[in-house]
Amino acid sequence: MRRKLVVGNWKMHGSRAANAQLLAGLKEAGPWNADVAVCVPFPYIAETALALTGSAIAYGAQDCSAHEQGAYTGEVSSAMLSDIGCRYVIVGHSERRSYHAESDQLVADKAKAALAHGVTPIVCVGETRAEREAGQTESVVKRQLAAVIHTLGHCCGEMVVAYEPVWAIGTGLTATPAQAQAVHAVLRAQLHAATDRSGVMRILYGGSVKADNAAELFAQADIDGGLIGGASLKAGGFSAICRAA
Ligand code: G2H
Repeated sequence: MRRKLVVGNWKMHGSRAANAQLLAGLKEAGPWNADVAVCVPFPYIAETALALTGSAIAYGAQDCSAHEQGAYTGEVSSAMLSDIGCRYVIVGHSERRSYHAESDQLVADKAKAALAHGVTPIVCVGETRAEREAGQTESVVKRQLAAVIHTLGHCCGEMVVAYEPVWAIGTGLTATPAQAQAVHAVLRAQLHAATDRSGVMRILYGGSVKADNAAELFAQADIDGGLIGGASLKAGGFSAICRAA
């Protein structure tokens, strides 16, 4: 049995005052029967760590460098994330793949750097609307995941995978539970061929998850929780999603 995992992806939202209120609300609303984490903007990680002291809610970042250290202005290493207690880092979110031209291989290298420092990468894969309409959903997500599996080798069983159909991100459109489950099953099968940990690995669904659609999505056989964007910015809504897990 896989324990569900619900991760809030705050994206580029927040302020010290708003974060304090949100985190206090989450601490009060928990605990839940699921693992819960928030991935926050870099400047707020340290304060998030303090705010979550004594709580079971984990925290992490939304990106990391593929490099170990050095002259990489503006980059943040996974060693630094580990140093401040991050448990997770999101890599390969479609917003990074599209706005920052991140390749499958760069995403894989970031995942490898994270694991090297004990930070669990949440590796995002997903097809665009055009790719879905062209019947390429399966080939796209398999290509994205294959790069990570190849680069991580036997360590690939340590990552979390997130299926986020690009057409469902922040659009209010959600994949139906059946559509999401079909892709999750494809990803599980691909992991099965690569690692004997495929049965315990968590595959999250992301893309306009809300309190009123979470339970049905999380009830699918291969959906092990969610990566939540917009709905993670309010303690009540995020907590309701955590309760549904
Ligand atoms: C997908 C998701 C979180 P939202 O990007 O990663 O965001 O729930 O706002 O669609």
